[in-house]
Amino acid sequence: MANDVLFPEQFLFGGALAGNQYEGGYDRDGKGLSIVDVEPAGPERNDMLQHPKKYLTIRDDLYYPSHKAIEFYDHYKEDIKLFADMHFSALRISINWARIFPNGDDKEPNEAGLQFYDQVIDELEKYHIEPIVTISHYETPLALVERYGSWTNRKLIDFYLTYAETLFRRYGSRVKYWMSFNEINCITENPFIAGGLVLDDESNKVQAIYQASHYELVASAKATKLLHELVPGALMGCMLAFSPYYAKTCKPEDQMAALQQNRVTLFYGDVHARGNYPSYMNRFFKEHHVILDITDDDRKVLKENTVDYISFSYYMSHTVDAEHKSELAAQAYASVENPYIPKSDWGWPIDPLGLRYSLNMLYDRYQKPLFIVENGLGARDAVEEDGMINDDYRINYLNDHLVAVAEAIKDGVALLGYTTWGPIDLVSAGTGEMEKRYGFIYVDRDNRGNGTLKRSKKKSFDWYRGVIDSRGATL
Ligand code: P53
Repeated sequence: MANDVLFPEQFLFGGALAGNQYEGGYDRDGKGLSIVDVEPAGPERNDMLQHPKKYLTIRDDLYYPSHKAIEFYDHYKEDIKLFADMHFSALRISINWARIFPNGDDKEPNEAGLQFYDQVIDELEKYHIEPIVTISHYETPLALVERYGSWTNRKLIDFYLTYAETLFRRYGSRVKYWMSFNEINCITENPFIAGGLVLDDESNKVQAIYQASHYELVASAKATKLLHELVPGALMGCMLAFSPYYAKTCKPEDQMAALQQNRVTLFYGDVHARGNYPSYMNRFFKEHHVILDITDDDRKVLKENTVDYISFSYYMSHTVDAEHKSELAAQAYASVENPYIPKSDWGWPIDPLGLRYSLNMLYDRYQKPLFIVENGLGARDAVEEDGMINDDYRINYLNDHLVAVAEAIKDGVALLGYTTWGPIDLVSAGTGEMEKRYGFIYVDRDNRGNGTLKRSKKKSFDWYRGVIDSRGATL
């Protein structure tokens, strides 16, 4: 299909990052600790997912990759210039909540934290790169966990809104695209990482997860209302981790399992986009003895403040059969092998057509503009003797996914843009590794924090610039 222009002129092309995964400076200029600052690398990371209570303080014997990450805090000018060299028209960043409200419940924001993002946005504007801001990307202040039990407590809605209002007033004139919660559905799979929930074997997990989800959904709707009041023209999106489920066979039970498994994720889109709880959840709540604290005012706020667009991350598809359906897990845990699909070094199924499938599915369901705000391949890169990094596997992955995106646009899907995950190498959210790399830009730092931090361009750097310049004609 060479030489066809595939993406419209105003289509936003760029990359996506999360503060805690690249900034470093975890205690600089008044920043408080966030949940990710107590998430260690190495084997303890998995243990922490199961038993977060044991890991709520910083221990001398563990390594915490968020503390230094890739030190964007001191390198932001250099790094943004590299994004500009790739001709990005958009960069998705998150504001690191505990830089602005170190304890989450502070009366006043931390001015030094706000200034850091003033400077980042100054730099982006210099190169005409549109900032896209995630308000909460797995970065809940740790004090909110300790003092209030994080999102299991209704009080979190007000702390979140105070924080969101501070951001809208400070950056509203410069930021048009906002997202309330990164991958809000991931609280079902990773209650601590995504929501700061400290659950143990005794907890009624389903009750806690859906109560916390409800408070987040209300917080998201209230933030949408506030954004629209304070910043006319600004847009709020929800953000889903979207991995569609295929049925393993045409057996009706397997088809039903896939439909139900997709609803674990779609529930969050349904509330955000339609403004009410989907009826299928009534049965689920009843059968799991979930009784939610939902007020009439909550229902009104949800109804009146639906999102402007639907954004999502896409890395993979999953496959399920009736036997392996899982009521909570939205991700790999409920998956069975799909013999038609290869896997990445980290075992993530690689399925470009699944992205076209997802775009069509979400657009059919919501009829709102979509935004792909994460997609990419985490892989081990090798630096050759001449310094080159020949990441053809990454080029192939992104090329095939972008071709699928172009097909979805031809199908009639309204799409705002596409930002790849981790355009510069950064810490993995899932594993804490540095060596699970997504970047067009290599960063010399390893899993234990050693390395010169030198940035260098991989082969994919020029390739991506070519795609952006030609609006897809080089694919
Ligand atoms: P890492 C699981 C499945 C899909 C997306 O993930 C996920 C996760 C959580 O690990 O998270 C998103 O770094 C998330 C990013 C994250 C990225 O995917 O585990 O929004 O923060 O880095 C990639 O390879």
